[in-house]
Amino acid sequence: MGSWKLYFVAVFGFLISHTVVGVDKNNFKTCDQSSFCRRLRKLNPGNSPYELLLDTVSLDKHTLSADIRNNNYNVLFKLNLIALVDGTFRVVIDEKQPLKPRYKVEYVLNGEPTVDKLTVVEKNQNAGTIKVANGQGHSVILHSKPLKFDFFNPQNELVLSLNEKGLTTLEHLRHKPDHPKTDEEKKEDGENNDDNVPELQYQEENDPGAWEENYKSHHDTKPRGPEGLSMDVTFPKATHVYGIPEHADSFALKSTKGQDPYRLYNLDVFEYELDSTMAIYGAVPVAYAHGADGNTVGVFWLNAAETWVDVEAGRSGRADVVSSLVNLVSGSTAPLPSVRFMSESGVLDTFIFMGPSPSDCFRQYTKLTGTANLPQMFALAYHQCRWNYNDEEDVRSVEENFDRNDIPLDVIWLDIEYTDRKKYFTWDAIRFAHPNEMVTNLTSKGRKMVIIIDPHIKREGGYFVHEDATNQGLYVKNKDGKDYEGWCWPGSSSYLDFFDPKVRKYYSERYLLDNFQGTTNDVHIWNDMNEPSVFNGPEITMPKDCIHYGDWEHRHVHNLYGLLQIKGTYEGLMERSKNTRRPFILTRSAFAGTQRYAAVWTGDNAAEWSHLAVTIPMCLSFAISGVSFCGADVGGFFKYPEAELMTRWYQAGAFQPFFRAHSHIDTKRREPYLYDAQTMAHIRDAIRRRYSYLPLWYTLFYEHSISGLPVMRPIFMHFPKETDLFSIDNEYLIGNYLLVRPVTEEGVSSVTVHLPGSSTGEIWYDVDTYQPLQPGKLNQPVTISKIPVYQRGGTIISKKERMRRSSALMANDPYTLIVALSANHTAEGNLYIDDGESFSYKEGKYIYAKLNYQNNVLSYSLIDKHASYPTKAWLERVVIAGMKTPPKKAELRMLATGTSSPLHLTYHTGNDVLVVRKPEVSMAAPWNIVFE
Ligand code: NBV
Repeated sequence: MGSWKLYFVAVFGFLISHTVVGVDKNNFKTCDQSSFCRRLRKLNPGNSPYELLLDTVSLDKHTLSADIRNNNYNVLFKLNLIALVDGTFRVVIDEKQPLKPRYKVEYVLNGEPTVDKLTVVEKNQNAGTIKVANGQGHSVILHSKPLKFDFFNPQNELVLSLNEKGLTTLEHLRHKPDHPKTDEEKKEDGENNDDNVPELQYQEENDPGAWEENYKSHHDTKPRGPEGLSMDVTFPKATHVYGIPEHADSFALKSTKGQDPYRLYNLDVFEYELDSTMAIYGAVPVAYAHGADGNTVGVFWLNAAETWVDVEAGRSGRADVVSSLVNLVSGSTAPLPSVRFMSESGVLDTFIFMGPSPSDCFRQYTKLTGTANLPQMFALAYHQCRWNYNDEEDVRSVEENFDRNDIPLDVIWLDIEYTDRKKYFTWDAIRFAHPNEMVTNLTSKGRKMVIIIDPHIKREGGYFVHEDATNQGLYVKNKDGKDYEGWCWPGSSSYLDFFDPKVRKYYSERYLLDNFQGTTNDVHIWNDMNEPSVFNGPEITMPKDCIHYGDWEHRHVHNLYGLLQIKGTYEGLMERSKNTRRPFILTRSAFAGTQRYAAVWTGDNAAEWSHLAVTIPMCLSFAISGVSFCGADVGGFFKYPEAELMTRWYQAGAFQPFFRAHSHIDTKRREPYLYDAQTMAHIRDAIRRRYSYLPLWYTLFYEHSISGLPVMRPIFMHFPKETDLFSIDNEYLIGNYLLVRPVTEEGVSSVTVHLPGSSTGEIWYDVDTYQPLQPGKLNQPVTISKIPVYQRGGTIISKKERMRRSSALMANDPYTLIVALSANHTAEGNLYIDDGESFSYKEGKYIYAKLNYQNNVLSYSLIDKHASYPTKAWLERVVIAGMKTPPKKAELRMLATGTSSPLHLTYHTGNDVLVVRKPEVSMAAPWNIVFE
């Protein structure tokens, strides 16, 4: 077939498969269709053949080493148990003498983890155990036969076990059975040439897909044969399990018994199905288990190959006293919550997080894999995208329409059609003939542009990237060592091998302003299709027997591909601005560590109520897995959102970290101003509300960058004992400040809200009325202009309430402080201020301040005293909610000069709100407001 015919068949086939309603499950494997998953899942609990050989145990300062033997096959493995700081252990198991090295994941950890001391507490030869402890009060008992690791908290309670169920498997590398060993191979294996004993018939080889595998028309040559691994992790004190994004499913993971395990394999899944364990674009192999005692533990399975995760979630789903009693009376023997990771290849490398609180666990994970760098302010504002804005005139008119209708807008995005026929790093010469002018026009109003760069490269003679990649050997190779060729948007395409440092350098240099004419430092990057998506590949991705730098098969590194692309992009954007501007990148595929380089969105969703609802658990799962900067296509990518859905989606999106509207090329245009006047007004309100809270988002992202704590948070993070809210999917917290309950139901006039904190005497204030509410379940009336958002009593939020065209134009605008008093009349909150775009904050040019209300004094003081920033912003208003007895007067006191001035107060009796008007004090230096 000629190449154009092939192109037509592939792209047409892809489009056909993309016009069916919903996901075409036939394009994606079930566990049973994946040889290693089928094999590993067959194993029954109990009878683990693995034995830790106690007499091989040795211990240096922080690592216990020992041999482990698979007694069925008499194969040896090497164990390293390493104690790390911050309540973390690492367990690494590799073959002692592998035929070839097994793949050990690189690029994910944010530097070498810091070790802690490890000491032997007790070695009990008779019981076959050895107990070790770290310097933080945690201990581990290693059981020799069968192999088992029990992890204890400082109270000596068992909180996590490895291989409790005996479902650990480590398939050692071996020679293909029907291929007699060559003399060289025998020598390598230390065998005598004459001693031609047939190899053991290993159980795994009975699987028909062990040595080569077929899926649809695709053949996987599997040159290394079976090399799967798995381990079960049991959580004896937990009831709920969370994490392992990305799945379009509930936040609390479901038991996978009787259905496919959750799959982690970055894939381009069209119109993904909801309530599903199917793999989609991202894969972050970290899980957390939480229980009624308020404690959390976690496990991070560092493996980049295709992985499936079986989950056993909870005994009764409720681990309160009542359910324990029910279990006792009914004699329930329901299994303990657990997860079991099953991967196709690699070294077994896993981290255990001892918590004990949810926040501790989330921090322990980001300590290993890093946090998001502080984004530029614009990145937290509103983004307008579409596949595609057709030309420069279209871009101009979108921007003008936002201005005409007083809707704030920070960024306009260009999808693939801006390029010269999908050749990335080029512009369409007719429709985007003056990119510099277009960008300057945007930036003159403080706006930015984001453009897309996909990883597939059009194989066209004369296209410089293709020529360079061919001549310099920059492409991923196929199994025969030739440049791999697949089909994607541009037609015949090859894929840059980002695993090669030389390729990343070449690629990152493409972003330099001299190399990518038409861009400026205000043009940021969207890396899409980086699972990678290959229209004619198995499961719409790259064949597993393709070869990457270092001779690794694609099978070993698949889930890392996108991470390495965004790493290259990040390095390019840094170099482009000579390290002066914080890069903004959006990526579709994700893995552990992605947060260090990019924000993530949830891909091709649809304009449906259920898709709006699932944005919450999807972004929450990412948030606890290190990726705080998450959002979903507002309005839904496919189909057209009618007015009500669109309004609700904007209202929800305005309270999610990444706020971008996007739509498919074939859908009706739906920029906010195209809706009826009333709908547009509601959308405008939602966007304006986002801008008013930008100081809070910015402060939380700053704090995330130093603490690793998520920005969007599950309720259980701050209310770890409220068992009723462990499975809640439609509410979440923003920092410790706001509780948001988006309306994701059609046509409702009220929604149910659960306000947590009954045992701690919490108060919640409706942000629209300042009405205080008690914890508990309530029926909150809503109109089309209202979604329930509550400020937590005891917090102070800094807002900016003057509306501008873009966030940059708000830089010097004054602040309004919302002080929501707790039951004992106190409140506090933090505020971070800097120039919003550069790295000078790293040189101390910023303000990180504490606002505190206590004993009738509101104080503004610097947390980081060595830092300063000459902000022109000042304090315009203070609103104090929950002020039962109004003060008679108030006075502003400048701490540096000792001067003071009286302030004007207004008190609203209806809702106990006190307003202090125009203190007009600068936010650059500390002050107090004293009430009497
Ligand atoms: O580049 C076109 C689209 C993009 O708009 C979307 O956001 C991505 O998720 N892209 C996928 C490619 C094809 C979609 C059918």
